[in-house]
Amino acid sequence: MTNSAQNSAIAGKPLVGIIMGSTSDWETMEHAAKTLEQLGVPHETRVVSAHRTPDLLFEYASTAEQRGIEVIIAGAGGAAHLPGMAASKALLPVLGVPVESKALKGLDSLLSIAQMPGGIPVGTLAIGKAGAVNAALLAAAILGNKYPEIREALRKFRQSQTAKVLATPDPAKAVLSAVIAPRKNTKRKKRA
Ligand code: RP5
Repeated sequence: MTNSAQNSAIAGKPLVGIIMGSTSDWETMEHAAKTLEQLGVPHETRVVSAHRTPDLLFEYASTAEQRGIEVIIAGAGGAAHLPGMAASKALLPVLGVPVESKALKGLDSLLSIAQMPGGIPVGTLAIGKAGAVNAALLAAAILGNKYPEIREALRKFRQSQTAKVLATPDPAKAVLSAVIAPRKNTKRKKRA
């Protein structure tokens, strides 16, 4: 968490609940957690499976709002019903991250999450890491309407992202420096 968030009124109180169907989803969902961390947005992370722990899912989703959670990010793979089920039990905005599945590369997860019948919405992001990062950024944008420090953190994130792109306008030089850079660390070791 950033210093400004640690000192602010939002410190310590999780505003975003990141849930995922399995510990195997963490490789993807940690990017949502890291992005929220970078923005100073307090969050919690839990494995909550729609089909392996349905009672826990119902309890988590139906009590999230009263515990102070304002946005739920739900990641799942395969027949990914977790985000839709969470949305059905919570009035909070639910952002779904399709985790890349082995059999169908996450296309199954994407369609399961995106194709919600009208009535219970799930905001669906891209498959995999990009979706996890963007779910966190979208959660921050939603929270930014209420919390000025989160809006400001998001503004700074965007500015720094833009500055990084503008700092390396020539991709050939960027590739060259990436190739040359490791050589700096391969100095011959002195004999003992
Ligand atoms: C879903 O099944 C999870 O979201 C995960 O993406 C997928 C596979 O889970 P594991 O078999 O790796 O636990 O419930």
